[in-house]
Amino acid sequence: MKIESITLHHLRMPLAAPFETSFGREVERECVIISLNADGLTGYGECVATRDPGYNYETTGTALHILKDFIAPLILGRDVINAADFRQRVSRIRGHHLAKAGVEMALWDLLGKRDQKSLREMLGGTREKVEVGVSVGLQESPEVLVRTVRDYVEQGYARVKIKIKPGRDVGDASAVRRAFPNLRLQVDANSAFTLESAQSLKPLDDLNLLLIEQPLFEDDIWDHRKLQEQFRTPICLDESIVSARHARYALEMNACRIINIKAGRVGGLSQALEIHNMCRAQGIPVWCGGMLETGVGRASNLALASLPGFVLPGDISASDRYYHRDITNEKFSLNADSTIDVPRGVGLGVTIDEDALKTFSLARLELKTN
Ligand code: OSB
Ligand code: MG
Repeated sequence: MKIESITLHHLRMPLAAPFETSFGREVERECVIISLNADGLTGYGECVATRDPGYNYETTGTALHILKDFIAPLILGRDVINAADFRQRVSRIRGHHLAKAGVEMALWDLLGKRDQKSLREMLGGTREKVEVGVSVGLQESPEVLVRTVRDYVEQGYARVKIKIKPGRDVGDASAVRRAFPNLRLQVDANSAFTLESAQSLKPLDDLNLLLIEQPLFEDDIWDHRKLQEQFRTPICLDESIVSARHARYALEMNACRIINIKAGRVGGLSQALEIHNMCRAQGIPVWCGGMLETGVGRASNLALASLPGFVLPGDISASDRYYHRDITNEKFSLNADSTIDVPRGVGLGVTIDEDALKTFSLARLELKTN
């Protein structure tokens, strides 16, 4: 489709509750919503870069720069055929996966609208609803954590992930396990430990956790292999898997037994699909991670998680867990069986609440062919 214009919306949205991880505390979330225009249609995508370079090196600032100065010139006025074509076009831009993935998502939305197909159909998703869980940030104390988890369990979440960091690890996880002996529970350290300090995590092995997510350095695979050897609980990599190649390295090295797939982190849905296919062929479970997305990114995550290899519940919660007011007209809610329905409409299957988009907009940049 010939891309006639690209609009970048830099947004800041208040979170329904503060979200604290080992790399910081967020009260508001920034992101970049990208819209592409072609043939009278508009496709939307979400770039999940954050205000600060805490999760990885990208920020909304670097994403806006890469989008405007490098990605836009490669596609504006060009006939972009599909995601593979887009990937080829931006292949000489090193890194900046979150920026690239935001545009790729908008392209999928556009192609789906043209072909009258949902993203789920285009990706080959097999489920109409997907099992989900909730990711709970660090709380003031283990007592407050247990109370927060109880609240989500009562809302119907059957799988809970808690964030950990040095000093807030075994104690927090044990408190939750004591209060909920049968809960599907997992922990995420967001790279806060070293191979040495991770020795203190040994007691986690007796808490019947589904997995331990990204304990070590974001650019590490080798030390994760050493750590996995010491744990019965599967290690799951998030930050370290930035491409299908890295997924292969990790599996060949036995650095993990589970992979968290985030389309943003790996440069787009097409790479996410590749990783899914590789893991499925090897019997490695995958699940869909989240980045506190708006309804746009959430729709994409749900479509991705409908693929058959996504056998563990995703970090995809209901809209109200993230925002009191979202930018899509469609709201996602939790079903009684801890699932969320995959959108059925064409493309992402969501429409934009233009009023909300304006309300949360810090800046808007429209790029056109001249
Ligand atoms: O590591 O999975 C993570 C949010 C922002 C950055 C990194 C992570 C997360 C989450 C939230 O855990 C998952 C969600 O969107 O519900
Ligand atoms: Mg994670």
